Amino acid sequence: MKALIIVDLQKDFVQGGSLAVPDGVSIIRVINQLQTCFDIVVATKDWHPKNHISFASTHGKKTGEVIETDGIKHILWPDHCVQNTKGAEFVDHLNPERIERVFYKGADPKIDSYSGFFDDGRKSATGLDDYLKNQNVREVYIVGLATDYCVKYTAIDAAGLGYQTCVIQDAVKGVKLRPDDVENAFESMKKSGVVVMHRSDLKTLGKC
Ligand code: VGL
Ligand code: ZN
Repeated sequence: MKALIIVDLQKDFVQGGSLAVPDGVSIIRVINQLQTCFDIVVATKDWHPKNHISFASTHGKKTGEVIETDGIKHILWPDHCVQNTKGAEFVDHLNPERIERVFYKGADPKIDSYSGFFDDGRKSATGLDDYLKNQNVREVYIVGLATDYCVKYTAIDAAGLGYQTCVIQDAVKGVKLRPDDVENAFESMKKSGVVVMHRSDLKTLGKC
């Protein structure tokens, strides 16, 4: 079985949102088209409480600063994806019909969670791995936002958990705090065994 994992395709991460990824909206249409190619479609949502540890405002600091608590570094972001707010909703025009389950992450006030599988301290799991294993999923294809954070860590964890893992390059976009962040993210994913492919490769490989 092969699954599509749609990472954090939420209003705050696209144009008009508090942590907008440049050109984030451009992948929505592609992702809607891709959904038909998979046995199972799931999604993750960044789901922070107010005063989350990753919010600069929580610490009276500036966004982009880094804090370290209990040996874990946190990059500080603008407030985003606060539970049950508009910004945490899926982006407009994402077709939700085939999304079988949503896995929530970053809900613990004290720790961030870039990966859709575990928090950054690897203390708690979101349930995504159990769900996929129960459905006999062996191959996962990862799309969404953002290439240099949640897509990257979700893909690396998926490969580490034994899934054949692909990231579809034309269905992801990066925050790009630094200009080479996206390139570096693809490099570290590849080093961890993730295959980076284009949407057209799915057809060539007979996967869609
Ligand atoms: C993300 C920064 C903070 C992401 C989430 O979804 O990539 N990035 N929270
Ligand atoms: Zn977040």
